[in-house]
Amino acid sequence: MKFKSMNKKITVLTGAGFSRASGVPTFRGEDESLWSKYNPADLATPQAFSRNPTLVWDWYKWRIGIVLRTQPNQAHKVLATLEQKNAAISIITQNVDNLHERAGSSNVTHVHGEILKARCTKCTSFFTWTEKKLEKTEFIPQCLECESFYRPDVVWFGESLDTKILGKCYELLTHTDVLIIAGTSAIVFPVAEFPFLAKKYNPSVEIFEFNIERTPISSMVTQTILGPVEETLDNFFQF
Ligand code: BV8
Ligand code: ZN
Repeated sequence: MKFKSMNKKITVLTGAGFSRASGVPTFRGEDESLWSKYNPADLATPQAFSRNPTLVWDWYKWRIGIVLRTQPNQAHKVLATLEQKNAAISIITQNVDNLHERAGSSNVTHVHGEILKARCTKCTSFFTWTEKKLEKTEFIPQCLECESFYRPDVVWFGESLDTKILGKCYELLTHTDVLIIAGTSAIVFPVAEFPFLAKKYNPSVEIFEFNIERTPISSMVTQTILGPVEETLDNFFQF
């Protein structure tokens, strides 16, 4: 039975599995890259950056290169088409890539920041990465205003999420008719609490999970659709 999306408020929460088909490595899945010997959680922390900024920037520049050279996949395109047909769709993403935007989605909230942006560790200066900038930046990018290091404009483990962004997420989660949770292992807090929050304040919400395996939230959702989201999401909606 195809899901009729018309006249429904839809909120979609995406994780790294949503971008997997685009070739962006997930955090906890299989990964044959040179970084597989590192645990991302050991690199995505303020302590790692102060201990070894070169190693952290090498990891991020490797990931930035992948994001710049990849394309949105069918799952991103389904959400963009849905927005063209049903404006009441909002995306909350844990992903730091810009693939939702590049597929054409316009209502995207990045809860963990954006990897293509870098901000100065001391002043308000920031920039957006391009292929050219990546080629030219041999070492750690340094601020022209105050000569301090730039850092990736993402939320690291142990760092709090932006309170305004969290407020927007809570507003969406407590007023949505449908919550789609796709491509996330549902273990990173506070986002892992989002489905429980939605259900607590909005008991009639329908929650659909899209993943290749069951997760800690599978027991609390309306239905888990197993399979690659770049295939299953297309079949789910009736356009
Ligand atoms: C916070 C940005 C308050 C960086 C990321 C001890 C000390 C300090 C904090 C903690 C602590 N213990 C716990 C915490 C809280 C911590 C946390 O939750 N840790 C976890 C590991 C237990 N959280 C935090 O620190 C957060 N801040 O709590 O602030 C605070 C402050 C100080 C002290 C205490 C608390 C900040 C969390 C944000 C971290 N930053 N990213 C970057 O990306 O470089 S998180 C990182 O994980 C990514 O954003 C990623 O998106 C996110 C979640 O992972 P997923 O998206 O779910 O990806 P994952 O690889 O895990 O799973 C992929 C899924 O897709 C799998 O299920 C797979 O089956 C599926 N899949 C694969 N292919 C497909 C597919 N599904 C469908 N189709 C496919 N084709
Ligand atoms: Zn500066």
